[in-house]
Amino acid sequence: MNNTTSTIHTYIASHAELVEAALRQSLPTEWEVPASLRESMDYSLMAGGKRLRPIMVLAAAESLGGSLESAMPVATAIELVHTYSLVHDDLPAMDNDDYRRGKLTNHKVYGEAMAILAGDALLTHAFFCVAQSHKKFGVPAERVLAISEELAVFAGARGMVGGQAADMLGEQGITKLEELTYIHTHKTSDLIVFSLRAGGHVAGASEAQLEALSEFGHALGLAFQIQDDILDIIGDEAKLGKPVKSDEKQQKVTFPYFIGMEASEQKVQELTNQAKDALIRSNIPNPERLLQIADYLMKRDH
Ligand code: GRG
Repeated sequence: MNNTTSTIHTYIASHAELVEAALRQSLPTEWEVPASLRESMDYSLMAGGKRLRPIMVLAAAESLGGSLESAMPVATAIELVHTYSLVHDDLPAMDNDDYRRGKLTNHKVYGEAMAILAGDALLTHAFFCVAQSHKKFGVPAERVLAISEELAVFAGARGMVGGQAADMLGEQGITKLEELTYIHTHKTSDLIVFSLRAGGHVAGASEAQLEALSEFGHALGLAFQIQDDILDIIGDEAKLGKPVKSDEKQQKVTFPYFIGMEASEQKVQELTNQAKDALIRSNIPNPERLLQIADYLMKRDH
């Protein structure tokens, strides 16, 4: 099966494997950093995530004729940032979770102080990896500069961290769908938008192509988060063996909480179509894999 005829499942599985290998090699070596810090970073980085954001970097680069090899350091970088955000999100001061991806959370194994440091180190190491795409693979310096700047914006106060802060501040009183949409846009969509734009930058995308990738990522990110909330409720219902009552659902303010399950499912479909339209209308030469990823995400069950 070649790259264009393989199914999207095969494409995702094979790209996820390449990402796993790159991530395994990306951390500083044992003799460069304290052993327990490295272990703590490695524990969460290699804990079995779906690797969707790095796959989006690679697919965006490929859609514009870029090589996997030159996009891989940036793909690695976004997974490092995503992992840091999960490690910090699980801390007692934030979500206080004991398990993630079926394993004990980082602070449960290494302690809170080390989990904070591992998160800090994963985030800073991401910028090192971005720089490597120039040093090792010759991605032009001005493209790498744009990627670094955008990573700081989309992951920082104007992006994911801002979304997390808004979520935390609004915990008691999110009363409008617009407020929830703001939180989802920054907490979830921004890293997805970054991934697509960064893959585009690696491959030398034009402004119009970057704009189309942003539009695709924004709608897809929102669809992804609503789907996540729907899957959460379906998971809870499976555990309980009965539908979750509306007053039980109200503990977590989500799209299903505001508009119900059916309308939420419709919204996921609408946003996915909107995302795909942005790419179909664009002059991106090979958008097929990105379009297939959009459909794949809408149908996912975890
Ligand atoms: C602590 C600065 C800071 C930010 C935290 C990522 C995050 C922001 C919070 C985690 C909770 C959450 C529901 C975030 C929305 C994004 C999301 C759906 C994350 C899960 O992403 P997946 O499904 O995870 O790609 P895997 O495990 O596959 O990597």
